[in-house]
Amino acid sequence: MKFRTGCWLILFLAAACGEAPAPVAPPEPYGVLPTAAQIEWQKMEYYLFVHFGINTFTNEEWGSGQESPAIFNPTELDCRQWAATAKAAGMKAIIITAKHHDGFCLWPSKYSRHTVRESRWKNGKGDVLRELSDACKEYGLKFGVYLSPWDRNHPSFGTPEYNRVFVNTLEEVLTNYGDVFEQWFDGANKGKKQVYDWALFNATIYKHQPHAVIFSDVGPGCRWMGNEAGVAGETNWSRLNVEGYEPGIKAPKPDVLNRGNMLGAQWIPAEVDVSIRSHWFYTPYTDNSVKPVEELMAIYHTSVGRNANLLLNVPPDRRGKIPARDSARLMEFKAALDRVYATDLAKGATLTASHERGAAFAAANLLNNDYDSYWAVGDEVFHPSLEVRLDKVCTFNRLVLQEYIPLGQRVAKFNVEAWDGKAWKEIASGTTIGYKRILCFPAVTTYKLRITIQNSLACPVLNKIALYRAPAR
Ligand code: FUL
Repeated sequence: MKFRTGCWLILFLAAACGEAPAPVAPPEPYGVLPTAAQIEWQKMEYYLFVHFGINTFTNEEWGSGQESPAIFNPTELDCRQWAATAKAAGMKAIIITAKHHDGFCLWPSKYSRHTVRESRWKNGKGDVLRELSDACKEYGLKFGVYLSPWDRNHPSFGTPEYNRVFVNTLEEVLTNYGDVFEQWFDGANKGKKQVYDWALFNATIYKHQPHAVIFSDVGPGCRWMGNEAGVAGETNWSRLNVEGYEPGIKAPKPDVLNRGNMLGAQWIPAEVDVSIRSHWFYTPYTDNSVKPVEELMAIYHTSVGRNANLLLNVPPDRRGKIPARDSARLMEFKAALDRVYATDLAKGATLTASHERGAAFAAANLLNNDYDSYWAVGDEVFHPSLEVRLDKVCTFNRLVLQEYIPLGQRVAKFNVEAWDGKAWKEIASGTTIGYKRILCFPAVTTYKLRITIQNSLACPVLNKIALYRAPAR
């Protein structure tokens, strides 16, 4: 950015001396914007969720909190295996259930008597968060923490005192294990009620981890997108109105979370959390439910392909290892992604835009891999179109578009046409684009296509276009 500002200055001075045309300024940002941390978060796209704890040893999904902590005893816990698996799968981070609703802490918390310290594992001397955060560092992955506010074990739950206890536990996990890229707050709560001090929780996170993105039903960093099936809205705004709402039963309706609010007052993008199995925690009964590659691919397209990040849960078993069938599936999925997204057929294409803001904002910027260079049009142009002339006739069935979100989310409707030799024929259409949109359509063979922005809240700003061919099944 500094370099850019310098360039503008030099061009401006040169123009003032009559040596070059006056530079054109970039478009003004539109509406609510992401923070730098949210932009970096969005670029991560795909990371691992790990549900592991007491439930791993009871076949339960929601432990009662009455389980004996002694039963937590993984025989071969290997966080390096989790990290190696995530890395090989192409993931960028791991988020662990440090404490689920049963209250059992995977680290020896001073504020609970229901922790690894009371377990048989390593004679009470172990700390899963230590092992996992170390493994993440070793493998160059970011580390994130799920901490359930709902606690079925802690004696103070349901009283004002619990908020202090929860802040203390938050402080432990946020100050002892290095950087935390995301703090995950589950909205689930059944039975005993607690009035949570969300403002205090969020302030505590920002105090210790200023760059952390806070997940909950209402953000403030990113939001639940309303279901656990892996399907974000086809229309998906990264903005949301949260005034008067809270995580849990006071959250906005699932379909609102699924699509966001076009003119929402805050930037709270969607994260898709979904499990590779039918359940979140490991049990041998779900061994046959590991999702096939086709289903994972469909989920990728309804999450990353719809302006959301994908948090895929892969639960370790009672040994404390990711089971072979799950890790093998992750590798097959990675290979399938690589097969589809390896060769960009738009590379080498000639782009002709109906409008261009100036040389610095040429449509050709859509083909390079510099995130911060983009195609922009004049402030008054809301419906530009773009012709893509490929360097040869190609067959493709996937189109990737990206908006340059540091300047806001703008596009509300667009379509894609292919030249069939005689006329333009619509092959796909969409509403929002956002950080990334992937359109899947039946294979088309052509050398020319046209993208038209049909509705935009301000002059559109796009930074990527790519075309791919997914092999026939
Ligand atoms: C839900 C929880 O109740 C599930 O057990 C799981 O942790 C999932 C990610 O969120 O709300």
